[in-house]
Amino acid sequence: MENESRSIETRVEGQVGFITLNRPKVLNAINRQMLSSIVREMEEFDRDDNVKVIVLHGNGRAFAAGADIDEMMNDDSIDLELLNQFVEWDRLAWVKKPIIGAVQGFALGGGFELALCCDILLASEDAEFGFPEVDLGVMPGAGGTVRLTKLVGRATAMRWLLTGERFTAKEALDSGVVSKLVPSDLLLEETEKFASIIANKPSLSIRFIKESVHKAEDTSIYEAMQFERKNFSLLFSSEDQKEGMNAFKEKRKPHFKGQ
Ligand code: CO8
Repeated sequence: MENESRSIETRVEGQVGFITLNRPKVLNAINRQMLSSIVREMEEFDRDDNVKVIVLHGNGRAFAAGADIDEMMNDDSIDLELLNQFVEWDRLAWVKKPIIGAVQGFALGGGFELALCCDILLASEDAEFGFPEVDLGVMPGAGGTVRLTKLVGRATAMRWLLTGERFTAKEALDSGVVSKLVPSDLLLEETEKFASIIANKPSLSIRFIKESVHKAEDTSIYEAMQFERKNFSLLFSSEDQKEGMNAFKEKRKPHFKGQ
């Protein structure tokens, strides 16, 4: 299935839904129509029983080099306030299936913020990250200061945000921004393998683990523990819990149904 605008493309392989950012001539700069398409397709995949995991990646030499500067450069504050565009970004947080970001080349500004909306990031060894907004006289607006600080702590976040300097894939790995580095020519292949491993796990466990990790990031230890326990108990109403534990006792491979 190809998105009508072609600023993104989508496809399903096995149980993995791929969303490809597709404005390579402008390094996948994210305009508003593109963001709407991304959100719409994420939600579509979230509803699709055949899709278990979503992969987001870019076509060409960037994941995305930021929000589209051409589109926003003449905006004024009131335009932006009335546009209320960040409501769409917020909807990404409601996607229940795991989202894997596969980052090659540049992930800058709004492109980096989009990557940080993913649950887990794999990156090619040549990936470069950064928040260059400060050099444009602005700052991140789609969660960059918040998510980066939560991930890497104040010292590193301040350095990268205040200087606007780009940092390498290795630094992103070392600081906990990305989970795994992959040689550039293998990024999609390795991401697909990684996604398939998760896609074959019991989907309810995956869903509740994702929810619980996000809860843990966003609330007190006490509340997050209560939430985790409820989710743990809930899984004992699933067929996959019976299947998983019976299969262990019977020394066979489990056949999970996602129920
Ligand atoms: N917006 C629009 N066009 C872009 C963008 C962008 N963010 N990034 C690159 N392009 C275009 C270039 O203008 C160029 O177009 P043309 O060929 O017509 O001149 C083309 O892509 C290729 O880029 P370069 O020739 O510059 O390629 P280089 O390899 O020389 O440089 C860089 C690559 C370093 C990535 C460079 O393109 C660059 O610095 N880009 C801008 C990076 C940036 O500042 N990003 C932050 C943007 S602001 C932002 O993201 C705010 C987010 C707020 C929240 C989201 C709200 C929606």
